[in-house]
Amino acid sequence: MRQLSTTLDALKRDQDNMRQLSTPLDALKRDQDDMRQLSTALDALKRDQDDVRQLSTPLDALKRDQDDIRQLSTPLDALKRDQDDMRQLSTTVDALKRDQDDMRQLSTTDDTLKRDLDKEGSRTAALEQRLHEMPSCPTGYTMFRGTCYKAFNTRKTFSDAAAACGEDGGTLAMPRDAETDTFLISLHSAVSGKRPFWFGLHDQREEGSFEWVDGSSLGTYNSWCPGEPNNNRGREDCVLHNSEDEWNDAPCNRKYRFICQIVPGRPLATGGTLTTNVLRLSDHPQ
Ligand code: MMA
Ligand code: CA
Repeated sequence: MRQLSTTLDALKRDQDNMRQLSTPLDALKRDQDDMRQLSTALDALKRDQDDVRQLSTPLDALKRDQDDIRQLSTPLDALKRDQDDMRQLSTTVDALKRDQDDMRQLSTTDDTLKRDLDKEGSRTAALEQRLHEMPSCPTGYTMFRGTCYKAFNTRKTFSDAAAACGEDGGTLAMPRDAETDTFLISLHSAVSGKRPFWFGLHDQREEGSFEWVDGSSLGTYNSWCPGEPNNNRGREDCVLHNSEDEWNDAPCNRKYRFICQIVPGRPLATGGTLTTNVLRLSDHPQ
């Protein structure tokens, strides 16, 4: 019993010791939990540290890039200035291009004008050629209805007057209509006033049969003075314009002024040329 009691006592003490030990054990368990949590956190921190270490390389690269960028900023400014210069140059180039376009258009206009000038030159040359070829009157002669006339202010017999006209390449004037007759009167009076003048009508071949000096017959038109032709004294075979602007037969050997006519465009026997005649006429247009 005593032994049992002693053992029981010992057990009770152990139990007490156990109870007393249980508290620090609990503390130890909590500490153990804390340690586990700390170890987890430490592991996390180590991983973070690794991450940071891994980040340091790109960071260094970024720092170097930043340095590079700083160093690049100076050339970048220069580039920006260059860009400004380029913009200004581009504006200038645009203006120059517009100028060039203007120049091209002007040159086109210039070419057109030159071609026009050439064309006009050709036209002028052709017209001048035609003018030279155009029928025209020699100097001193005036054209009326396509025939050239000249009033001579010298007195000659009918045949000498006819010969003078022949020297000019023509004949005595043959007014076959009233208009031409009136023209002859005005042409003559401008030169000689109201004086009689021979023209190209006669009846020397057959008395009473009046004909023109080219051999053609008188025709329907005449301007005889009343009572004419009378072949006065039987000696009047040549016809003149009297002072009353009418026709009269008169003696052929009397000397009167006269009017010649020429068909234009025929070469002159006297050596004058058509060209010089044309030029003189165009120098003094009528
Ligand atoms: C008169 C008249 C005419 C004639 C001349 C000659 C003045 O007119 O008789 O018929 O021809 O004289 O001079
Ligand atoms: Ca008469």
